[in-house]
Amino acid sequence: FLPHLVASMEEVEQTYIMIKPDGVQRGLVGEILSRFEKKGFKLTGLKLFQCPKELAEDLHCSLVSCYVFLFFVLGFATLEPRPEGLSETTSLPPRGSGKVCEHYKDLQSKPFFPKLIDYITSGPVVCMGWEGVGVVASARKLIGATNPLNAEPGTIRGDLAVQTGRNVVHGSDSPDNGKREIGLWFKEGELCAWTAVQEPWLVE
Ligand code: IDP
Ligand code: MG
Repeated sequence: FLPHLVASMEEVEQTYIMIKPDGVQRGLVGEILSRFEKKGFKLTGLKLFQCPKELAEDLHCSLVSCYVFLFFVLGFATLEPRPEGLSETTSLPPRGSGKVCEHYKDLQSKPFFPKLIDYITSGPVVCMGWEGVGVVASARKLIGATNPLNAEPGTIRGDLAVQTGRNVVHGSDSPDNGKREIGLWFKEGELCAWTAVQEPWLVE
């Protein structure tokens, strides 16, 4: 039972790491990236990305789907009288359906949520996919506590940040969220499956 438990903890996982706009602006991209690289994890995806401020832009709203959407909205609006008490904007996509909001959906009820969205969309971020044995928990250790004041020296936040609202980097908190977030921030074809020559020197 115990060896099986240990083995299952040592599975190859995927995590989504994002250097936030403060990390990019402060010239910390190389420093942060190299910590994961030196540890021995494998980079599977990497891009600089400006997340749109206009949340609607994030709705994958191609011209065609906009027309379909408008057709239904206008169709229903003319067929059925709008029920009393519903405002004109009720049928519009809800605010908070964009990529960043989806990424931080568990925090939507927090008072700092609007500031968090402003922060993450305030400049380019670096999106990264990393793969490795136990990479999710290991990356969280390398990153350190959410509040940099509580983050141990030697961790990214412990060494490079001072405040929760400017904590320079994101890391997925579970293997499931790792996969979900990589799927959210990367398009098909942006990720690479490759064999690193150092693998036999990292994992027995
Ligand atoms: P994590 O990034 O360490 O996983 P979470 O609790 O998931 O921490 O919060 C996500 C992000 O939201 C944090 O990294 C930070 O940028 C922001 N955040 C969390 N709590 C606060 C707060 O109290 N004030 C401002 N920003 C916060
Ligand atoms: Mg989190």
